[in-house]
Amino acid sequence: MAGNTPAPDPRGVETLEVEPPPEGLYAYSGIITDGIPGIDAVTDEDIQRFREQGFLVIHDAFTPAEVEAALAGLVDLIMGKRPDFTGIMFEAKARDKLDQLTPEQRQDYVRKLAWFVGFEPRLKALSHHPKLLALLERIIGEKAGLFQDMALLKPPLIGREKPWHQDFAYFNLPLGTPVVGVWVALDEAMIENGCMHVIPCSHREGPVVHFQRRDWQICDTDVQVARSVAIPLKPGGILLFDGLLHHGTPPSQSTRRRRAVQYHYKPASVAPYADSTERLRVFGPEGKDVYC
Ligand SMILES: O=C(O)CCC(=O)C(=O)O
Repeated sequence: MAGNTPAPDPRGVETLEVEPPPEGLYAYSGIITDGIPGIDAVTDEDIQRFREQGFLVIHDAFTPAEVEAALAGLVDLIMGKRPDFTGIMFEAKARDKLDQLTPEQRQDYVRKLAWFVGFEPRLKALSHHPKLLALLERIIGEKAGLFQDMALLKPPLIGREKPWHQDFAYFNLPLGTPVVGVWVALDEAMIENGCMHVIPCSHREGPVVHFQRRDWQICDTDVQVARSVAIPLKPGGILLFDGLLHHGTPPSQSTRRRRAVQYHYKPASVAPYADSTERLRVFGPEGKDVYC
């Protein structure tokens, strides 16, 4: 099959249009609206709940000014204000029009940005926020080290699915390493524009084999949809989740943007493996060269 794979687009446009998810894959049994009112309010019982359920919702983790600054940083990167930043991936739907779009219009064709923290201090400010790092240290049990940063955007109406997966399946880290994902809503994330969906407690069931289908993902028929919950968030709200928690986001059906950034942390002392041999052994051999 490798011979049929299209060559990468040098402008960072996804080469293949991806089919939509099967009907019902993002049905949910509940909507989580409760959350902790700010990072300062997280108690030891909340951390215990994180360990049991695999996620924690914190409202107003970042101030409106911090969110506005982060959004301005993200938009500046998209607009090309850092020409040396090349970590932008556009939706396949941009393929025939990207060169005619104004910088402003380009915003609504961006699928993903990655590895931006070193280019944009306003996005680094969120990832290195002292309150967040102190909380992560409480959860992880030692100093937390940021090891991955990315943003999946859902442009109005064309924002597509991120299929169900475990983030650990993308990381060359020893199994058992405490990995925490921090997903930060910069716009309001709603059911309609593709908020997070998670399966509570699924992190305690261990690694699941992933397949290269619409993405590097859990097989649709293995997803325990009946247990899933949706987690809408206001701007500045965050979702902390365990690296083994099953999660995904549906396509956008809304005219409202859904921009969010995501950071991953591990114990600072844990070094990644030099290659993906162990990861592919655990999560399945189709996951070569993937990144979350
Ligand atoms: O932001 C999204 O839509 C999903 C992000 C996500 O689950 C991931 O990249 O691991």
